[in-house]
Amino acid sequence: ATVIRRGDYQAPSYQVSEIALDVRLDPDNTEVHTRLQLHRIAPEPVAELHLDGESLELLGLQRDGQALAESAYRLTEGGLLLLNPPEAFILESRVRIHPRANTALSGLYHAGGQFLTQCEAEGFRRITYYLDRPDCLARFTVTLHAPQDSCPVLLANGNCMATGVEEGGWHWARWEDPYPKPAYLFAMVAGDLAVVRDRYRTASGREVALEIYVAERDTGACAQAMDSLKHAMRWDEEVYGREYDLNRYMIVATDSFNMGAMENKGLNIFNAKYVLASPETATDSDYQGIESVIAHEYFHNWTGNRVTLRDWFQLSLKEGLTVFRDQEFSADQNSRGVQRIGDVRRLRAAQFPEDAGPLAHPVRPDAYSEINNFYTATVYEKGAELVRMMHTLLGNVPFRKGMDLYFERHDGHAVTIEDFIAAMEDANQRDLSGFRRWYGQAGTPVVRATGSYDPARHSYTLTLHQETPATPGQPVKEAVPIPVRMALLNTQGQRVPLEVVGGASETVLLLEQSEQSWNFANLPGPVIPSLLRGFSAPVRLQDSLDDDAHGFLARHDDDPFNRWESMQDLAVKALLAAVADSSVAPLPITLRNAVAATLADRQVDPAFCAELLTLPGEDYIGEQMPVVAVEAIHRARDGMMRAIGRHFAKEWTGLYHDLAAAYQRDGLSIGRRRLRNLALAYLIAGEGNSREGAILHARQQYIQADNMTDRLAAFQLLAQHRHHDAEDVILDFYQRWHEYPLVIDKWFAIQAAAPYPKTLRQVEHLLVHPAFDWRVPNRVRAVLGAFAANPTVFHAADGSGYTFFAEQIRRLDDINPQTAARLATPLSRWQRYDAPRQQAMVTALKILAGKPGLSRDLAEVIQRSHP
Ligand code: B3K
Ligand code: ZN
Repeated sequence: ATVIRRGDYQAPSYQVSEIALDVRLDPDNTEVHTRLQLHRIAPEPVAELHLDGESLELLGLQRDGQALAESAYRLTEGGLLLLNPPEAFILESRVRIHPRANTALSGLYHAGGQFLTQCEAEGFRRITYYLDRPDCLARFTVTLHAPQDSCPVLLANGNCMATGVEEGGWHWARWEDPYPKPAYLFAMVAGDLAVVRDRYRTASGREVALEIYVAERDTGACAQAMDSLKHAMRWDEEVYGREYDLNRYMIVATDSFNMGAMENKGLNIFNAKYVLASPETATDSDYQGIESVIAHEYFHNWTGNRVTLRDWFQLSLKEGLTVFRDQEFSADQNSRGVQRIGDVRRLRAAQFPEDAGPLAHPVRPDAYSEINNFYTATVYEKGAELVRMMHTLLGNVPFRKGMDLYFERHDGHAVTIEDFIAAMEDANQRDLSGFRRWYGQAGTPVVRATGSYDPARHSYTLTLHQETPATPGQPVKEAVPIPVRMALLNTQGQRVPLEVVGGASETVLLLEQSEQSWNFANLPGPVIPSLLRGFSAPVRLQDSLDDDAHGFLARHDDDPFNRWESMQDLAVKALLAAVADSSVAPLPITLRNAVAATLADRQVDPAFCAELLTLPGEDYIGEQMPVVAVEAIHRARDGMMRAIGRHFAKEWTGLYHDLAAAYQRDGLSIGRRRLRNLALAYLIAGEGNSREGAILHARQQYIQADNMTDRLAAFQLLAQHRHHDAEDVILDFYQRWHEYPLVIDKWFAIQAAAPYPKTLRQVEHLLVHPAFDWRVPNRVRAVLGAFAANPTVFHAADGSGYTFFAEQIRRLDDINPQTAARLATPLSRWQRYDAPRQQAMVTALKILAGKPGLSRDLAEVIQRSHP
């Protein structure tokens, strides 16, 4: 397949000033009439001008009102070549496309009775011939025609300029977007949709109409989305001084969507999962997901839309930056410490493994064959960490100055990551050149810390060393700038003043070379270092502290992230010991004391307490081993759950009863639910009487819950445990919720995640369940995504999980290549397993590689996974 390289970038030779689309919508045969005003920007005439086009049936072409002679153009595999184009001209094309047959859900598609578009990254070329590249900015006008009864609502970007009716029960609407934009931000929607309306007054007093389009029966489930939108609009004004710039902000929810949501100018299209919520159908984490994705797409209006990308290698310029913005927004709305822990959990669960395997790539990649494969945890989450590090080093006000300069310089333009760094540097007269290496270099740096206290001198010396392991194509790595936020705690757990920074009790050290040392003098006595506070850099820290020190930090560190991290370290160490030797006690004394202290600490907020007491997942434990010991990890973690459940049965029972409360949506109530459900999980994991009692509680909770968080927690515990009436509960849940697709996705996922060998059979049944639909990505992800994340069943020793999985991906590739390629990535981690598993995983990859009609998406993932 063709490889696109970052170094090959060339500015376009022509620009489009205006594009007018006229679309007659029909599920089977939609006609698109396009009028482009093109003019040359290259200094010299060019021999040919390439317009992108894919799966288009060309019906007619005109230049300046005349049918285009056959000698003046050529159809190619990727589009249309205009030969010897004049300096400026109007090109009109007519094409036919087939929205119902478009199960790839890229371009214009028809699903669930609606017409929808998804143009990022390269979907617009599946609608019409065009310069489908982000550095081509044009003003769009769109006229939609559709039958009035099936499509009473007709939407596109910008402002609605006119509507009308026409013959045969059809009607039309014309939309104009005053802001020039790249085609990837184009959107149109038509269907029978209800609308929930609100208003927002911007800081400068402009009224904005807010509209959320959903199915009629879902209009009662939009409050969280609408509130989040208004909060996000206010936050961007307050924190970044950015206002919304159109009179209307529209959000459309659909069940058929390849990802979370899309920031199309003025017309976001959303996976319903990130719009719809009611206490009965959505969990607390669903609510939080809505808040963050609504905010993310809104924030793109400035970081992505007003300032857009020069080319797709710059993707993190909008995604990393916008994730950083949405994380900070959520931290301001909720608990900052708990938010940070969750963000780091996600980074470690998805990005660290990616960065350590064959799919590793820099935040700014160097080459791709299918850009959709680069919407990765590295581009998003690691990209956000890079922006966060610059923020940490500069500080709040200088960072904001840099952002202001970035917007001032680049509003309305298509720019690069380099432009972003330069704005940060120029606004603050700072040299951030080391960050260019962060963007260009893949792999997670390992930071080793050693320190010693000198009682004679009353000083502490800290030495930090960095090293980044090699990644594919990058054997040699350079040092990168690593901000290490730190403090020193005395034996009472208080921070001591640091003389080197004028007596402040916290500072940020900048580790730029491969090794550096710092000396802290005039200390009152021995100290314990608290390093990488708030996880100030995306690195693996080896702190060489012993269990006692971690136990101490787990109780006393005033940095919530580090306190949590110390608990995790204690647990990971104990788990690794139990993995290596199954006769080792599952709950060593230091960890037991730390758990006891946490349970006894009445000061700690319940959400944070739940984080502290949640054990690291099996994947994370496996990440810490040279070869993932699948079964032993599962046994060890189970054993530790059981031991903690049993040892603290009284405390868990107490919590379970004390934390019972009628449903409320505030942060404190959310934390209490979380902690209470964790208590229930520990009680069920324990043995003996308390376990029997807990199962009864779970049943009762499942039946009586007044909200989905509690109901689902109980359902999951009952459905995933070897338990006589699990099947009744599974049936009951389906009957209660079968009319709610988002809830049924949970039903599918929980079954596919059950840690028993029989789950494979169960998943086979789920794939032929009447409610399963290969064309709906949420449903496919619920089953196959959950299955591939099931540590013991996907990685069954006999390879059955891999074979089965490969067969399903093979099937999905014909329907939806983008989703197939993304789901297939767990197979890339084959090197992490023992020899028989390696062989089975590689065989699975080979089976896929040999598939006839393999998509470019999946081909690239396979090829990079096993070159
Ligand atoms: N920009 C979109 C992602 C598009 C993915 C295309 N394969 C959503 C987001 O990051 O906001
Ligand atoms: Zn985004």
